[in-house]
Amino acid sequence: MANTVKAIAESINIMGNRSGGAMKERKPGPVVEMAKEETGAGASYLDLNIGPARKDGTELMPWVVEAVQNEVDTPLCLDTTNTDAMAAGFAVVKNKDVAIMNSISAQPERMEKLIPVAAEAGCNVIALLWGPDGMPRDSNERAAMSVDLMMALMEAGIPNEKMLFDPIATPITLGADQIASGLEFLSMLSEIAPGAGSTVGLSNVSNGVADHLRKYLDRTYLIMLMKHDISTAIVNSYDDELMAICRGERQEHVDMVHAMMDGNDPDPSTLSGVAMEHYKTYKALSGQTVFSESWLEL
Ligand code: THG
Repeated sequence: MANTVKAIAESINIMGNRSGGAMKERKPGPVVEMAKEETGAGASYLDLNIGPARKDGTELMPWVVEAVQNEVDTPLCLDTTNTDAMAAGFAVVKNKDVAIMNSISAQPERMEKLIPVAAEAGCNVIALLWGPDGMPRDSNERAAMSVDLMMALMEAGIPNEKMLFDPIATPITLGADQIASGLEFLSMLSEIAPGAGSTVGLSNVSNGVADHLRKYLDRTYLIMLMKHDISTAIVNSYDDELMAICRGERQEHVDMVHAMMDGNDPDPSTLSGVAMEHYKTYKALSGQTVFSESWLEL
């Protein structure tokens, strides 16, 4: 059981209110400010997400990397689907061996282009379980895809210890089955790729849910992932309670949710406050109650 999770802070991203505009206008101020805030909140890595960046990615990614690494020493996680932008970003990263490439998926053209860049950089790599036909349907397809990715990375000389497998977190609004299948894959990972780490984009789980409710889903979901030793997660570092869970400071809640995952429910009449929030949210995330935005009130 993992007691701590390394946080990859998600908020410097092209879709974000503060960071998006600043990136487009090449204003380093807000980006650097957020990098300092995320670092202060305890992030182990800073995700720099420029999205697909079709037009100017090869210029934007190096700009963001330099803006941030000139001011903070926190290791970087370069996040883009533009392979040229990824390569251009890594060309200027100072501490390449501790950085993360986010991500290499199981799509042949992405593997061909990015694996050599990762091997050369000596960086960590998020192996995203997304193939030519999209998302794997179940844990067996996830396992098969992870073997393909592991073999290709290994052939390039990248060791398991540099790999972070991402089974892809899907919104609870799409149902609990995909969430269960991602968890099941994580439970198999140490046999598939001994020594490898793992990650998910945690906030995906609450995508499309009313803003004030998202944090409850994210927190309980992180605890569920910790049962299967998730090593890192891409998270909203502005949620202090979530960061406390990452640091291993909420063991009583972790123990309760993990017991529930083993079929040992507490008597809900004995619960209150945060424990009750986790209890109800686990019921929704595990599909034992149908998800709706009133799940906390039931
Ligand atoms: N796996 C991997 N990388 C990923 C993801 C993943 N990178 C992108 C994404 N998924 C994880 N990052 C985010 C970043 C922001 C949000 C969700 C996931 C988010 N932001 C708020 C919103 O859109 O409403 C707030 C935006 C703002 O700052 O204003 O939800 O799955 N490997």
